[in-house]
Amino acid sequence: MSLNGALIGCGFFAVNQLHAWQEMRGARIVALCDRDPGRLAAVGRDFGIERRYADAEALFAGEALDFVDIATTLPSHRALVELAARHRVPVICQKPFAASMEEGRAMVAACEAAGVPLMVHENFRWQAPIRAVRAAIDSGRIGEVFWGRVSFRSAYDVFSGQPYLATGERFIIEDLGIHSLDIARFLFGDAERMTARTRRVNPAIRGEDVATMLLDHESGVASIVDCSYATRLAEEPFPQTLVEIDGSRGTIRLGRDFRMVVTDAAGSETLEVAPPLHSWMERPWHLIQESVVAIQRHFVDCLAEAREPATSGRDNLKTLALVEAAYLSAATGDTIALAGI
Ligand code: NAD
Ligand code: 89Y
Repeated sequence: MSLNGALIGCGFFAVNQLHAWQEMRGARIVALCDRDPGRLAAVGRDFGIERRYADAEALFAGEALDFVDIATTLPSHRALVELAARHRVPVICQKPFAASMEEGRAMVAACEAAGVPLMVHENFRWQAPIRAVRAAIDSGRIGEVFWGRVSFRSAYDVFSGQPYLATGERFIIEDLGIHSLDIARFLFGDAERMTARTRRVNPAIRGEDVATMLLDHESGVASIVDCSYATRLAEEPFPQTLVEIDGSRGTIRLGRDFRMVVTDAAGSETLEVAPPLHSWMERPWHLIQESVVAIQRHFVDCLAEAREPATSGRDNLKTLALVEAAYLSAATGDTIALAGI
């Protein structure tokens, strides 16, 4: 039996989600919604989806849905998640999930009160190289991890595809750093304290485009999470996240071009941890596109098995808290205790 879903928000990123749904066993998208008629018609035509709505209320009224996939930008997330909860429809919501902790907590509470599963589309931890790093930690080969770095540095022009990123008061931490912080949680566990510094280098945008963050994790690991869209390099690495991890018996280095080196007393091993390239994927986005398939697969499996997704709304509140703490630390110069966020 196949689950029938709807997708709301037919914009820049949603096409990746639609391609991933097309190759998903056990689920399909039967209806689309976008308040922009041009986008709705174009995406409906491209993906052969005839049932189309300009308004989300009308979508829920007109369809019997097993799930809804919200691919709109942040300002609409709360209203749409709460609408799904009222209709008791399981929901996936794109990152950044909420604009504040208060908003995020209200969204999680609405879904929990309605008994509705909620997953945040926080996909970077589902990237093939990041999964490989986590597997290398879990193998125990490098011993006890005591230090880490999650790094994303680029000068890729993200503003041409996503012009709204240039206009917000917040930019890189809320848009991209949120993924890096989630990866840090995935690899090193939850954090207790955050210290952050930010800069805006690009004069043509409103928010910060450089952030350097220091995290104290409950596990005792100290990690650095750094991200920049103002870093011009000899070879543009977008959208690769590079990872360095030191453990009591060895190290892991996830370098450029999906090369992971694991070193222990026996020597170094280099592994190719590239994502597979499906027919609809395009370099360099295939790294992200493949993680979309993985996270949507995870959602369908969790629904089938009545399991909480790894990046449930409740889990994602901890990633959101890191985002809020980073902005607070950058504004005040203080180290922020996560318990107070
Ligand atoms: P976009 O502006 O290109 O598309 C959003 C679409 O949603 C638009 O077509 C708009 O008309 C529609 N929309 C907005 N509010 C609506 C509402 N209330 N009802 C119906 N339609 C509505 O945005 P985008 O670049 O595709 O980004 C969408 C989301 O995806 C953002 O939250 C962004 O951060 C996220 N994103 C995630 C990744 C990732 O790897 N996870 C990558 C890129 C973007
Ligand atoms: O919006 C961002 C995301 O989630 O991944 C990369 C991106 O598209 C630009 O920073």
